[in-house]
Amino acid sequence: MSLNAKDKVNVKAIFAKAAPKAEEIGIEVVSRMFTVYPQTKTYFSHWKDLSSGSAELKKHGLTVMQGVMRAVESMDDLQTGLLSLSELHAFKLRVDPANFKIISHTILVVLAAQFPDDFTPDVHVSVDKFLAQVNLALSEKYR
Ligand code: HNI
Repeated sequence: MSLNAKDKVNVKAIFAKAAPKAEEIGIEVVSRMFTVYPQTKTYFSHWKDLSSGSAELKKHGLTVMQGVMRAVESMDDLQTGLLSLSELHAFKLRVDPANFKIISHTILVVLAAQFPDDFTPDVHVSVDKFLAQVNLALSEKYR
């Protein structure tokens, strides 16, 4: 389902609020993903330390959030905006796209926990729609 004008406003607003806390949010996203969906850890077996305090997890959390924030900037053409990330995940990292749903859900939970007052049902649906579009764009190169 494509994003309407209200969705775009909602998504930009909550990620603008998240931007200054991107590192903290990223750590929370990746460490919750590893805890709640331990099968996701298989992609990171080359790391020295997968615990929530590790330097690798901290760096990766920020990297993923920066990727999502870039997606916010290119929300009108995600297919183009996320093309190289899709190629990377499909051909080099070989991440099963089922995991995109998992991380999207985790991002939603973390945003809700970090910004309870902003995370109205209206914002919830907009962010959910946006992340579904991100997943679709990231999955583009798999087929
Ligand atoms: Ni993902 C690397 C963005 C979901 C596994 N990932 C990246 C990089 C970005 C990124 C940016 C760094 C690219 C580079 O080096 O040029 N990843 C995103 C985004 C999402 C996502 C925006 C979804 C919202 N990645 C996932 C998921 C998994 C995943 C769901 C697996 C469970 N990503 C990886 C792995 C790497 C990676 C593995 C390499 C990390 C490393 O440290 O080697």
